[in-house]
Parts: sequence; structure tokens; C-alpha cells
Amino acid sequence: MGGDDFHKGVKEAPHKLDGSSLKILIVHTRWNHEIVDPLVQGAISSLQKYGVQTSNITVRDVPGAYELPGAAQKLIRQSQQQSTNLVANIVEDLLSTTTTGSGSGQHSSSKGSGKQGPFDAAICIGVLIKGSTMHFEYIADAVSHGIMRVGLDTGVPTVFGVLTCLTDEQAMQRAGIGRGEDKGHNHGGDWGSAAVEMALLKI
Ligand code: DLZ
Repeated sequence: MGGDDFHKGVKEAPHKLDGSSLKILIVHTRWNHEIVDPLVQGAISSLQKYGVQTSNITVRDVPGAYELPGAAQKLIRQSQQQSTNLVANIVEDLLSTTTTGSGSGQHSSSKGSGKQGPFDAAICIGVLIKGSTMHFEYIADAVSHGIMRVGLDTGVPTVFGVLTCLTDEQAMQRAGIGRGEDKGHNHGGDWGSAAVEMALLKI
């Protein structure tokens, strides 16, 4: 494995990834949407390839990359809170059924088509392209640290799907829409598989 044989990128996971029980959040920017949209599509296709049901993929958008960590954290926390409320309602209902026989017998867990419960993983997707000022450096630094914090603070694996490129062409190549004959590689696919792998991680 040297010289011309080197293949840059991630090797397939050593075990089968079954995402059929997972609920995934994608938060993406509207900045640079012509490059972001194929990346989001690449991530969704990859999630589906690993068995994640379309009804269990939530997609939300924000203005720019700087907003990604805050939005992801808010949505993850809301899903965790909803899940706690759901469990509390079920317990309350069961208790009232046992003591008075008057429980509704119908829990909200039976409603809706998607999986109930908190997100199992999140993917933050955006494209930062360097301009002539220091703006790029500040945003890239804040966003990368912010996304890392979301994952660590919420306990929900949060994938860094932000391209930090020096030129438009670099970004397009990494979204699989390069202008030349070689369209490049859509990194959204790698982010989808990383989300599934991290969501399933256990001892
Ligand atoms: C302002 C700005 C600039 C100059 N460049 C980008 C970019 O390349 N990619 C991106 O996602 N967002 C950019 N933004 C917007 C900021 O991320 C943010 O939305 C605004 O500063 C408002 O907080």
C-alpha cells in the first residue's frame, strides 16, 4: 500500500451497519446551497442504504454554518425532552389504569409514522469557502468546536459535515459536482455512514 496504490478516504466498517432502528437529524445551511444540497442528498441516500427509514430522517435548515451547532443542540435537546415527557405520560397512564381503571389505554407512542424517542445521531452540513478576510477562519474554528461540543454535551453523536475549502472548485469536487470530467466524491455519503456507525457504537 504505497505510491499509486494509496486510496484516500475511509475504509468500510468491519461489521454490518443496520440503521433500521435509528432516528437521525440532519441540519444544513442555506449558504452555498448549490453545493450543500447535493451533500444533503448524498447523506440521505447513504442513511437509506444502511436501512434508516425515510420517516426517521428529520431535515432542518439554518442560514449559515455559524448557526449549525446551536440549531443542532436545540433540536437534539427538544427530542430528548419529548422522549422524557412521553415516558412520563405512559407511566402516569399505566398507574391511573392500575389504580382507578380509568387510563386512556392509548399512548402517544402509537401516533405518527416515524420512530418515537430522541435522535440517535445528528449530521451538521455546510460549506465554508475562504474569502479575502479573516471571516472564514473565525467561523470555521467556532463551528468545528461548536459541533464537537454538541456531540459531547448531548451524548448524541454529531457528525462534522462542514467543508472548509479554499476555492469553489474544491467544494464542488467534494460534493461530487466538479466542473471537470472528474466530478469528485460526494462526502455526504461518508457522513451518512459515520452517523449510522456512531449511533450503533457499543461495547
Ligand atoms: C457571513 C458568511 C460568510 C461570509 N460566508 C459563509 C460561508 O462561506 N458559508 C456559510 O455557511 N456561512 C457563511 N456566512 C454566514 C455565517 O455562517 C452566519 O450565517 C452569519 O454570520 C450570521 O450569524
